Amino acid sequence: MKIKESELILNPDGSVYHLNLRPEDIAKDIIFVGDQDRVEKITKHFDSIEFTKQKREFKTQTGIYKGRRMTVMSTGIGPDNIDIVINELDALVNIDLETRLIREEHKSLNIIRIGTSGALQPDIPVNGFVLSEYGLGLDNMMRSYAVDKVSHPALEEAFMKHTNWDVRKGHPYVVKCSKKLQDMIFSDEMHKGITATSGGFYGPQGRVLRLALQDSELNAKMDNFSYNSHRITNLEMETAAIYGLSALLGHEALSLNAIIANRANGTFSADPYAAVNSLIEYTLDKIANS
Ligand code: R1P
Repeated sequence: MKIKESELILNPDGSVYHLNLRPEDIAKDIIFVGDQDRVEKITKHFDSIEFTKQKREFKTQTGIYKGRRMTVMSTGIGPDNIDIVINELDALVNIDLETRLIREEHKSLNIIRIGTSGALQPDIPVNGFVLSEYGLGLDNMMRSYAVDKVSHPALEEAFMKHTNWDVRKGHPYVVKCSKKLQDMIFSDEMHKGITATSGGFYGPQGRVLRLALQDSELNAKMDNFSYNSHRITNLEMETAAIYGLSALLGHEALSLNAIIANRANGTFSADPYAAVNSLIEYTLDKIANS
């Protein structure tokens, strides 16, 4: 069935509404970053750049790294932006933008996030890398979709029970990373675990400035949560949403984070840019050599 103009909005040049991209502008391998200024910190390593576009916080560059075509794009902050970015990327490959019909042949993208994050566990030091085996969504964005098709209800229930979760905040969801990308990227240099994704930076991540929290013990309860020896390693704002939408739409997704703060012992990286850069170099080589 033809998708209406009000549902899939296109710009006059035929590009998708927010990303401002056309199908030929993107590669199969796509690296997500939050910060638009991080895009060039990645593409400065490229042999060549064929395409650059920016609209709002969504900056995209496509080019070649060691012979492999890759796209790097900034998503901005939060799960609400991930809803826009992944739906529009999927439309570029799986919907014919001229006929507005879903393509018969499904195309799968490889989506890898290179982010920054705060560790919850004292033994995961600042400047370390975390690979998110699971995304634990505390943000509810994915609850607008049938996320139960791809989620892990037993883990969700165990988390809700352990934290005495207040259901007025919604129902957490848990989605696993792509096994294919995990096998491609993981090495002993990295930590792995469950990454909790919040819909905000301050109260939703347990930070107190002038407002008291609904549950001031939540971070402490997350620290000591364990499910089949999986523990919550870190807290950020995109991973679970990336995993949820990618799984539902048939894309491979993996989230990597440079740890720039340790919330358990209150430390912050002396050089967060160096930490992010070493994760960038590590990841680019893993992708190029796969
Ligand atoms: C908050 O400062 C932002 O930083 C983290 C969070 O997930 C959130 O997007 O990631 P990025 O550095 O990739 O944006």
